[in-house]
Amino acid sequence: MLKIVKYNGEYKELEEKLHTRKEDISQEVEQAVLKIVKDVKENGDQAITKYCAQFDGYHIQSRNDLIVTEKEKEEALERVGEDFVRILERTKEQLTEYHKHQVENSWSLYKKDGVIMGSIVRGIETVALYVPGGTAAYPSTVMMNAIPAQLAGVENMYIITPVKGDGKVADVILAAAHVAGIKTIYKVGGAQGVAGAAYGTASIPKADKIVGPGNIFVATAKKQCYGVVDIDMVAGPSEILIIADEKANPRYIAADLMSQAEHDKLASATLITTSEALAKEVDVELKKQIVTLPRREIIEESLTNYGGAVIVDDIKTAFDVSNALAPEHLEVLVDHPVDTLPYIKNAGSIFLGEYTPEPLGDYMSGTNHVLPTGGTAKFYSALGVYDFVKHSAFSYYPKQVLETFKDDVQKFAHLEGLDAHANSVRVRFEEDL
Ligand code: HSO
Ligand code: ZN
Repeated sequence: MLKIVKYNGEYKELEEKLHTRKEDISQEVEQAVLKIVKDVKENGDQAITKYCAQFDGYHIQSRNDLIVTEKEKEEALERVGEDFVRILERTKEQLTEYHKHQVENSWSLYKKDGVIMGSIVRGIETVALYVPGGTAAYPSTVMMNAIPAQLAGVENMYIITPVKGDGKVADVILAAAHVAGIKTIYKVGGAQGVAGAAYGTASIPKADKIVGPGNIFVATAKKQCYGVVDIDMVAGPSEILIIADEKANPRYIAADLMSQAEHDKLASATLITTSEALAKEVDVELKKQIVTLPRREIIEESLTNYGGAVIVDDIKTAFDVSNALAPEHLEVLVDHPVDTLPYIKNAGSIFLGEYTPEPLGDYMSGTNHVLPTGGTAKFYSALGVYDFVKHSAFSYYPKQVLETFKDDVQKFAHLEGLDAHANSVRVRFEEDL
C-alpha cells in the first residue's frame, strides 16, 4: 500500500504532488457565488431566506427560525452527556494554558523629550465562525477557533452553520459552542451565510472577520468578501509527514499516517526514514490495521495517491526534505526528538517523540489544529491569538519636539509634491500669512 522510493536528491516531484492538491474553483462556482453574495448584500435577510430554502431545504418563516434557542442548547447538552462536556472543558483548559502565552500586551514608549508613542493591541470586535454542516462539523474545530479568539479579547463571536429541513444543528457543535462560551448560533451556511456575516443583515450582525472551514462555495465566498471583512487562510487537505529513524515503532507510524489519511481522499501521509526495513514494516502494519478502520476506503485512496515512504541516507537529509515540503503536521520519531527542533524550519505543528501522536494535537494537547497546508507553512502560522487582534499605533508630540522636525518634514512633503502636508506643519509655527 505504501510506495517506497529512494530519495534521489530532488524534491521537486514530491513537492509538486503535495502542493497541488487543490480543488479548482470553476468559473461556474465563482459566478454562482458572486450572484449570491451580491444578492445578500443588497437584499439581506430576504435573500438569505431564499437561498436557505433553495439549497438546504430549510424554510425560514420568522427571524426566530434563524437562531438556535436556549431550549435547543439545553437539550443538546443533555443528549451529549456529562462525559463529553467534561472532555470539552478539559480541552478548553489545555488550549487556554497554551494560547495564553500568545497574548500580546499593548506597549508605550516614554521618551525623554516628552514624546509618547506605542501600540494598542485590541481584539477584533466581531468574529463569525463558520461551522460546516454534516459529518465534517467538528466540535474540536469550534474550540480551536473560539479559545484563541476569547483570549484575544474578541467581544462578539457567533457561529454560522447550515441546517437541513429539520433546522437542527448537531448536538456536539452546540455543546462545544456552550463550553467555548459562544452564545449566538445562526442557522445559515453556504455562500449566503458568509455574505450575511460579511455585510450584515437585519438579523445577522456584520462581522469584522470570518474564520472556519467550509466547502468550495464557502471558501469562494470568503475570498470574494475578503477586504469587506478579514478572513482566515483557506485550509487545504490534511497532511502528515513523519521523520523516523530505524528504531521507531512501525505500528505507531502506520497508525499516525492513517489518522490524517482518513480525513480526505486528497490528504497526504508521508514517511521519511533512514531505514528501508522500517518502511517495509510500516507497510505490513498499514495492511494489518486498515481492516479495522471504518474509513478504510478514503485511507486507501489517499495513501495510494498521496502517500509514500522516502528512504534517505541520513537524518539530516530527512529534515531538508521536510523543510522543503513544509508539512502541516510533522512527527519526529528519532532519538532525542526535542533536540531536533533547531533543524526544523517549516512545519505547521511539530509532534516530538512517540508519545505525542498527531491526533493528540487534533484534540487535546493544547496546540491549535487549524494549520497551514500545501507548503504554506513556509510563510503562515498555526491559528492563534494573534489572528484575532489588531494593533493601533499612537503617538503624542509636544510642540517643542515637533519644532525640531518642522523643516525636515516640510522638505520631505515638498519632495513628494504634497504641499498641504507641508502646510499642516508650517501653520503651527507661523502667524497668519
Ligand atoms: N487534523 C485536522 C483537524 C481535525 N482532526 C479535526 C480531527 N478533527 C486538521 O488538519
Ligand atoms: Zn485530524
